[in-house]
Amino acid sequence: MYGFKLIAKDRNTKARTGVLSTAHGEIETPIFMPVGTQATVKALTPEQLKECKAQIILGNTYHLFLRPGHKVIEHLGGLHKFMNWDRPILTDSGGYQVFSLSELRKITEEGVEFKSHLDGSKKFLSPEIALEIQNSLNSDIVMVLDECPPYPSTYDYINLSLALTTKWAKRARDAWDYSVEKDGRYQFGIVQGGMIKELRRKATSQLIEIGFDGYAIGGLSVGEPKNLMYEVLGYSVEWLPENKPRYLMGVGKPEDILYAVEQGVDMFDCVLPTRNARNGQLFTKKGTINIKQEKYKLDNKPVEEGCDCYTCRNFSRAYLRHLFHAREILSSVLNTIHNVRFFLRLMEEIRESIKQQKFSEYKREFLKNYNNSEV
Ligand code: PRF
Ligand code: ZN
Repeated sequence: MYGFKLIAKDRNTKARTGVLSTAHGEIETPIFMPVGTQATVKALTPEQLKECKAQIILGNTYHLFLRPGHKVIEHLGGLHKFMNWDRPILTDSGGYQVFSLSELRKITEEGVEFKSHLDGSKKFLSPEIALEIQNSLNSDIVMVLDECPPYPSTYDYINLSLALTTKWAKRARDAWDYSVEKDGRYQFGIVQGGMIKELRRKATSQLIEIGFDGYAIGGLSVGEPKNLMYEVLGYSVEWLPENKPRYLMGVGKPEDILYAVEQGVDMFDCVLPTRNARNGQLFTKKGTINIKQEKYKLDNKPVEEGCDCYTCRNFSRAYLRHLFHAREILSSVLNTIHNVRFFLRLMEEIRESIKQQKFSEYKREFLKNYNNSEV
């Protein structure tokens, strides 16, 4: 039985927990998706990802389109087979990456022309091409092509941009093969509209009118102040249908995830745990630490007492500090294992607290420890 099923709703907040069944297995929500931009979650083998209990990862249309090319991946049996990951994959549409990574973008009604950040060659993405690429990859959750306006933008710019994003969403949905839904593959729409309530409202109702399998909130965490992001997020989630999964794109920090779950968000992705691991920043319940610091030189404790990850079960902070300073490859591997497991443990605890009707207490307790101590 494919589809999204709510399992429990928290009585005191808008938090919920559920299960999304996809062609490559079930995902328990709220969920965090480690980022695997280039057909790899940096520094981890699929086996290590599974040991961290990852249920789903995120891939990027933009990068795989440019290299090695989606046709190459299709020829080799799709993205799952190519990278030897047999669990669900969500792929972003390329819209956001075109706007953040490539040069000389030219947006027209038809799509977006841009220069590859790799070799400067001219490329073109349209809603239909972005879908075709994600179909070649055989991704379980396909995102529509959108434009994410930079922050800050004027009302007029956001209004025009949104009109295009909405037309693109309609075209993407028209090109969608509905017969794949019963096989557990889904297409999600993306709400844009900048920080303008009226435009977010319009974007949401137009996407619902088109009708998607799930809805993402895009255009947040793009440099706006935190209180503004929280405000926009609050009303954006409220307007979405209750029986479909909700995905907050590119977020975020543990405190942002907790806030968003409280507002009713089900899915998250962010490079934070993986990227920061490679810079020596490690997450713990008592806040983040930087493993390169002198004070860990003789510290025989694990990164985090009570963490069940491979790194914490086997290595000391002193050893991780040494690997970091020696620029050893294993430093990235062990740090990434811990951080990914930290985020996935956070999500496990969130889901459990919702089932027990204790989400508010869990959030309060987590934030108290996370914000208030020196490790
Ligand atoms: N659109 C898409 N991908 C995204 C975003 C968006 O707005 C964001 C914004 N935080 C991250 N990733 N397609
Ligand atoms: Zn650990």
